[in-house]
Amino acid sequence: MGGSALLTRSAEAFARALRLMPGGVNSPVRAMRAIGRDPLFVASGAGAELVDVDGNRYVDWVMSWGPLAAGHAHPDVVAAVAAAAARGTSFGAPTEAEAELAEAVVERVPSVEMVRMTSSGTEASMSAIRLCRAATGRDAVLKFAGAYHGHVDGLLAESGSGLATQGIPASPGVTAAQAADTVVVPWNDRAAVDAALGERELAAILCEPYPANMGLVPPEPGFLPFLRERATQTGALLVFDEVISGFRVAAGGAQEREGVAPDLTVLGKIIGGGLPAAAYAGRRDLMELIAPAGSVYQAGTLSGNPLATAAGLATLALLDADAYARLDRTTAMLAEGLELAAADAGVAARVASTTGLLTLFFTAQPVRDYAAAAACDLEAHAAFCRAMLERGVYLPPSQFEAWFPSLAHGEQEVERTLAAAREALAEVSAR
Ligand code: HOZ
Repeated sequence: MGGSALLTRSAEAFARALRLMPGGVNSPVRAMRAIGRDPLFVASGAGAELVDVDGNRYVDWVMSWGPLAAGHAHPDVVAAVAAAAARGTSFGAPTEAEAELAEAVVERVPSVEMVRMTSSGTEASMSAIRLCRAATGRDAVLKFAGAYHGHVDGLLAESGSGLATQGIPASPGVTAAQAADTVVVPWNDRAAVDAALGERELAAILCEPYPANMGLVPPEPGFLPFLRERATQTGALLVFDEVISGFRVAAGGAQEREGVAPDLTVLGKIIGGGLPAAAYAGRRDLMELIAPAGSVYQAGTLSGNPLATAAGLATLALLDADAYARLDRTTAMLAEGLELAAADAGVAARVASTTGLLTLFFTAQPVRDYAAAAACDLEAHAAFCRAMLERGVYLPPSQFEAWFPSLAHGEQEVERTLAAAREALAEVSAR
């Protein structure tokens, strides 16, 4: 797509959507307000490419925000979903495929002994926190500024993702009691964690082990083991939200890479292969507190849905050791190329990356927490995203998100992206 691409149908679709849906979208991160644009309306996707309703084609680095590890419309995933749909779309009764998916999770994720499936990451993190409170008899939960755990009332404070993008520090509609049970501290800040633990008994220490909702801000060496140690010492449960990092940064997620075992893990995105599925999972003694094994109640008509289960299983089957090596190579190529392109253009930038995740921060400073992410040059980021879109590259339209390389991205897509980035960064530099 060049700078002159037509967006007539997208504009019409957006005008109609604005009349019918708040902000014209069904999830705020899809709007492009932070980069001063209207959203594109999508017609289709294939592999690493997205096609909008005007027929413009883009290299897609959003990939539905993470579930599409195999790319758009991977034939194996499509076939598995079609076959499942032909057998029936929902039963509200158990299927063998649910146990198969649970087994696939237990085999891959080191700390997990049992799994409960839900339809969204929000539901899964909400339920994991309920379980922590029930197991410990405590109310307060510690979370980190800039982390996002879905739109759970009590977890919306100082959140990343769409809230950071829109500058919403605390959502209206959250009761004072819900907010009071959430303690927020800066990521990578051991003294702040210790201070919080000194003030209150916590039910849970909740973190994204590889935070990717304030852009990607990895843990500093030793920080995750420190959280594990403090949770154990104080009787809090350690919960890793691996909705984004799960099955992406490694088969066993961040906990496998970092060698730290949480008590509970929240999963989403890849587990559903592009259909609505998520899960919370962990130690058997904790999971058996959940109804009907125990009395901690949580339920869902579409939990373990056959189509989502089929898509998740088909996607996980594609993620073998070779796939992770490819994902790692693609991400590294992209990260190195972007660093070089920014340096050549004289644009102050830092690239954070790990297997399958990347963020280009517009700053000269290291980004170790939310304050540093928020201090980035957001105007430069917006200009960069706009210039990339004009050159046929679809990026997360917010500094507070990560790019999602997939198995469908290869050298060709990286080269297309870097060629566009060199021009876009020159434009950013000339502003
Ligand atoms: N969690 C994703 C963004 N960080 C996307 C989900 C949403 O639509 O908010």
